[in-house]
Amino acid sequence: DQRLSENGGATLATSPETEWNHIINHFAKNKLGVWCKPPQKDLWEFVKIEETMGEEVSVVLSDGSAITISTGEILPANEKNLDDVDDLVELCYLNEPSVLHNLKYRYSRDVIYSKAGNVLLAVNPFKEVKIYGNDFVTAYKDKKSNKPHVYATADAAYRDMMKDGGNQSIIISGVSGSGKTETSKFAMQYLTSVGSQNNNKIKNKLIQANCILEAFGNAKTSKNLNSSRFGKLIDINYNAEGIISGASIQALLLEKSRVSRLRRGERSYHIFYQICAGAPPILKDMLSLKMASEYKILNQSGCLKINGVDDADNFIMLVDAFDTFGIPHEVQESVFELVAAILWLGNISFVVIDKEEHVVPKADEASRNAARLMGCKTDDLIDLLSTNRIHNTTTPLTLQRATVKRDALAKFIYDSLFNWLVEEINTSLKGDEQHARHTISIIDIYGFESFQKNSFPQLLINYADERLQRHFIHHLCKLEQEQYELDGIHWKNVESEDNEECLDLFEQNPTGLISILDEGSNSSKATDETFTDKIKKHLSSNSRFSCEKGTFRIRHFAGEVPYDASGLLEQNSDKLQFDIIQLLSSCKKPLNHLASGLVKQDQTTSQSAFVKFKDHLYKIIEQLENSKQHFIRCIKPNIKQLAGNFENGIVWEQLKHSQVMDILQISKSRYPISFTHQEFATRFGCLLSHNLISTDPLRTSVAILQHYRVPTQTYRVGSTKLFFQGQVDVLENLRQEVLEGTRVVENGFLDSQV
Ligand code: AOV
Ligand code: MG
Repeated sequence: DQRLSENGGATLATSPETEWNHIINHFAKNKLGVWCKPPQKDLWEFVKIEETMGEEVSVVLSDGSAITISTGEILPANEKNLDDVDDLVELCYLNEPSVLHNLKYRYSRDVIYSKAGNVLLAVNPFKEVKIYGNDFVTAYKDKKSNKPHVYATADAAYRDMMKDGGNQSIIISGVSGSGKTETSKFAMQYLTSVGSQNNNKIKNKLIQANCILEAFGNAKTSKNLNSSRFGKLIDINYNAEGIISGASIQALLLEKSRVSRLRRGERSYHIFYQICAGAPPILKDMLSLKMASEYKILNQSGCLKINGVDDADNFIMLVDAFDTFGIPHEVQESVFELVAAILWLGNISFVVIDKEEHVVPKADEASRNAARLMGCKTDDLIDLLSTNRIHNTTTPLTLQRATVKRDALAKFIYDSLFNWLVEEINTSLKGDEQHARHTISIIDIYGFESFQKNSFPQLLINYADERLQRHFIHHLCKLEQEQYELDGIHWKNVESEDNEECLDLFEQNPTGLISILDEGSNSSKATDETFTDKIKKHLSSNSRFSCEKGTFRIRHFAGEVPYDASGLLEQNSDKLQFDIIQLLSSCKKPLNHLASGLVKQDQTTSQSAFVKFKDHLYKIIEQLENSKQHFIRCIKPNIKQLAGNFENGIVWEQLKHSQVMDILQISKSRYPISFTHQEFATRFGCLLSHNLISTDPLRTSVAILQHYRVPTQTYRVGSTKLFFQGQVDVLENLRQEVLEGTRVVENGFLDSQV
């Protein structure tokens, strides 16, 4: 029963219906508040029951009107003193309006963090809140504050690492624009502060690395003014003393198409606008740079500026960041040359030369500047964009094919440049590898997104989101419950929805979406039509999939998304034509260097983009699985990205998708701390004298628990493990005293005044 399963897990002696009526009567008699959703309204209202009439009750709404409503449509509200709890688990009644009310109440007071059991919820404030910086870091470091905060989560990871010596990870998820990247930066700020002592070098570098990566890898979308268009895993390495010894960053596939094609109102990567606005005159001259509005790549979307963002200032900060990394000025210049080359490539236009509509690029300022900045001859570039050359045969190009080729060149250069920057950053962050003992990883990838038209990037992003979601649910809902059951602990299972079927849709072999795309991208015969036919044939039996004409829909855990099937094969094929590689190899540094890797690769059978992406994602998830995981769920309170605007419907959608209610129910009755019998007996055996220690660790453990009067309701004895609802503080303190020699074991036990 919905209402009762939501009422905080009350145990029922009678039938659900009588119990419910009983509760209603109790609420009515004591004039306690309940939640109701008046007809035709989408907002929960806090009301008091005036009168009960069998299956109905009458209530007075906030506008003074009285209505009669079925008892099935009201939910119990919590007492006023539970208006503001740090952990939603503390709510007596766990239901939609109560959870929303608590988060909203806190949000209105700029308390953006709350816990849902083990998960930290972070509601995006869309404004500066004064809860960060050195004073706050110190407060959490010194345990002066225990309020939920990203610093507290980072602190827990650091402490766990120091205590148990294992690797840790902080996994940040949430829809696009919910605040993952900002949260990851605050986590990093904390983790570098606690672990740096006098070594601020790596700390500064990590902050500057973010500045570089965001300039080249973030862009304005309609969901987020600073949307990450690549996934990011930061590893911070510590030595045995907990001091940072180095760091590294992995970047997951960058959205390449943004270099040549934009949706209306969106922008390409920040760097393009920054360089146009902020390059000093000498650099501008060198790159023959014009204003952003002069470049087709940038002016196609009708959006050149972002409110409140100063691109010129940000360019100065970027150069600062390059300097921090010790990237020499001539190398910085080469980077800027390539950025400008891409802008000029986009301006290359074509003229028709024959009746078959074949084209050649104009030999104008665009092609001349592009060639000069790439370091090749203008004629060679014009040649490349006029014909396809395979072995010794050349075929002329139509406008459409010439444009595709030009864009492929621009995208390749940009993507290689991005990856090269990541490598440079990593070389500089390496530090003292010999003394690295443990790692804390922070993962921040792109969040679920759905536009009117969706293509390859959304397919990848939403797949990654789906994968991470499975990981989240598996870890927080499934694994823990399985563990109790396996150990024979009585446990009321909470059934959470999983997303296996959607993942199957992608991953099934050989008839899943990824395989079909891969096969199509590697076949010269496949077309958008054959691809659509094939997915229809193989995937229609999957309930998450539907297809009509050139559009297919996938019901993701976070919502249904329509994808445009055309162009997917081409975008998935990660092959670069051989004549492009040849031209790049003839260019000056660093382009020839970037292309040299490709010459060695067999471009005909290379894996497609999606397969590579999936492999990389799996490696990252495997790394997370081998660490102790800390979860943060970011929540976007409104679509307009406004401060002070908490929309119940939008927040509830996200809470539902993160299965927060399931997590809360599990947390309410969980036993988060566990020891094997042997571990427990070994750890606390010092509280017994030798003659009482049995060869059976279970007997030893039970003797300890009973003698020291650990309340029985706080633990469960399983067949292989002991489970506890919280830390066994009493025993830990006694153990400490024994180890320090301030207490001794006599007559079998410590004196038992505990
Ligand atoms: P995302 O990483 O989750 O989206 P961001 O971290 O870029 O989202 O956050 C979006 C915007 O929200 C930021 O640019 C800030 O303006 C604001 N914001 C988020 N968190 C905070 C905070 N703690 N304090 C103040 N402002 C904040 V995407 O990368 O699109 O999935 O692919
Ligand atoms: Mg982001």
